[in-house]
Amino acid sequence: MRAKEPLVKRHKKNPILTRDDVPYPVETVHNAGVVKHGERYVMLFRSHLRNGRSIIGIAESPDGIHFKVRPEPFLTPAREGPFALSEEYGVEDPRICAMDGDYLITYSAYSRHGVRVALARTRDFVTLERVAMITQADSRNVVLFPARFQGRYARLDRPHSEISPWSIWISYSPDLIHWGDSRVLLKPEAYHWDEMKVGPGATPIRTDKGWLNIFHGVFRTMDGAIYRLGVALHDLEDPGRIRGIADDWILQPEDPWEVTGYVHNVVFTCGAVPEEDGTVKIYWGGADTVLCMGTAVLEELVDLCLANPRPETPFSAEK
Ligand code: BMA
Repeated sequence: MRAKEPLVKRHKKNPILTRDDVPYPVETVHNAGVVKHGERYVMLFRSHLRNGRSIIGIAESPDGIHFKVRPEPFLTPAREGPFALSEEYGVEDPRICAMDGDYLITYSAYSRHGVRVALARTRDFVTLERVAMITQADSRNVVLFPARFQGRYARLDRPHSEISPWSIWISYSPDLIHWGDSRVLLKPEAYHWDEMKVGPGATPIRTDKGWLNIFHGVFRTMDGAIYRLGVALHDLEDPGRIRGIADDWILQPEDPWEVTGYVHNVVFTCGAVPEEDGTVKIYWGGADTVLCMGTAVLEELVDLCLANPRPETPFSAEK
């Protein structure tokens, strides 16, 4: 028996969405961005096709738990135009950020030239406008902050590196298209549950004490990698300043569909929805195969960052 209640309570209906719920042929339903759009929850989720490439589908729900998938995918690789060159091998892992009446969608685009991140925009989840490729290769996992800081947009991103363990960076932009002032912010810690790599997960959530960043961390074992979720708190005015990174993870693969599947031992988030009652619905892909949901109390996640932080955060901003 466990000593403590888990911070993230899994929903008893998990997995809440699987390929059986999708009215077109897919192998998986996983990594999903989710927002509240009016009275509905809208989910953009990734699916593998049989050829191993990914597309993005859309599902809607009145309660954030029971989702109905639309008959057609929402975003498939561009076949012509400037984006086709970057999307040839598939589109993956969408994040949604509500900003100024728009929903900004960032997703990974794979091609023979590497993986880059694309930005698209919708107002109604019916029509979609691709805006720009916003990273070079190789980069993925971009989450936008749903605010401006001294007039600039900010994002967390995760460039690839063979030299340093893959880390979370921050970058800024005047117009969402041109990004710079990049610097590393959160690095894996040696001999720790995230020692292999970390990456941004859900769109950061505004709380009284700071922006809550739910990220993924990866641990290498003799039996492959284990993907878990962790939390960090960024300063409200200056997201480049981390107030605390929780030393412990908040979620790890435990249910059978998280432990076994397309890729074993994975919980991976692209989205979380804060609720008015102080809870947050966190969505995660289980073993890159199914979609799961759980609820946490926002304040408990924030407190974990502040009360049980890592001893040092040498890569957070100058203090
Ligand atoms: C990462 C990404 C995610 C995936 C995870 C586990 O590198 O590809 O989309 O969920 O690996 O396979």
